[in-house]
Parts: sequence; C-alpha cells; structure tokens
Amino acid sequence: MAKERTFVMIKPDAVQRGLVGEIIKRIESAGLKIVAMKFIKPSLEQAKKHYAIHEGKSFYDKLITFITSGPAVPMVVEGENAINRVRQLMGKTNPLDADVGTIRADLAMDIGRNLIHGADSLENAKYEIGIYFTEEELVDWEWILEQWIYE
Ligand code: IDP
Ligand code: MG
Repeated sequence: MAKERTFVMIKPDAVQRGLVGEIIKRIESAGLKIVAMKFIKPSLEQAKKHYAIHEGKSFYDKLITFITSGPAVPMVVEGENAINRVRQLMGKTNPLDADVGTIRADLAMDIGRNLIHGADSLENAKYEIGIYFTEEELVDWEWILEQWIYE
C-alpha cells in the first residue's frame, strides 16, 4: 500500500443540486484526508487542460461547456491508494453502470451529469492538481484521527 494524493472535483451539477456537503461527507467518512479545496468557476483554460485527453471525442464540447458553466469544488485528497479509493466511491462513469452505494449510482441519472471527477492515475492526479492548485495551497497538517483509520 502506498499513500497517494489524488485530484477530485465536485462538478457544477453537484453544486447546483446542493450535493457538495453530501459528497464531501462520503469522502471524509471513507477516511480520506482533505489537503486542499476551493470553490471556483473553472476557466476555459483550466477545463481544456483538465480534459485534454478527451479532445476530439463526441462529448468534448458539451463537457467543456458544462465544467465551465458554474462553480465547482476542486480538491486534493490523500490516503492509502487514494486514486482507486475515490474511483470506488464515485462509481462507474455512467450512473446506470455504477454500483449502488456509490456517489454516481445513488445521486445521479446521466453520464453527462455525473457529479464528480476523480483522477484515474498517479500521473494524471499530479497533472490535474497542478491545473487547479499551486504547491503552497496544498496544506500540510496532522490529522490526529489517522491512528483510528489505519492500523
Ligand atoms: P470518468 O469521469 O469516470 O473518469 P471519463 O471517461 O474520463 O470518465 O470521462 C470524463 C467525463 O466526460 C465523464 O465523467 C462524463 O462527465 C463525460 N463523459 C464521458 N463519456 C461521455 C459520454 O459518452 N457522453 C457524455 N458525457 C460523457
Ligand atoms: Mg476520467
């Protein structure tokens, strides 16, 4: 096991629907440590960098319009296998394919309104963190509850 940092973004649909607290609650309750968080309207430049790997795909233009349409909550979270842990909490991309108990299955209806982004690899996590946060914005703090989360 390895402690990792991953990039998460609570998307504009979740903000509009008042689900920010619910989603953060699931992340916190799982035992992940928040090391950075912001409430911002992603710029076109940020969105294009973030979703560069999807450029040219059929859903790309709508995705960029959606992500830049309203406030979102980018976050950096840390924990053992944080990348896979967050992907597990999110569920599959299409809410219809996601397992019950995941954020997308429990709270979403549509692949284009699936509430949350989570990086899918260490390399992409580093890249995405760099789009939304400076090194100084990653908060170094001691979480005393950690001894009750990890053996
Ligand atoms: P992920 O968010 O589960 O990692 P990706 O394949 O990386 O899924 O796609 C990025 C985002 O693009 C998805 O979360 C979703 O919002 C959107 N998206 C992906 N595929 C489709 C599609 O077929 N139609 C509409 N939107 C899509
Ligand atoms: Mg992805």
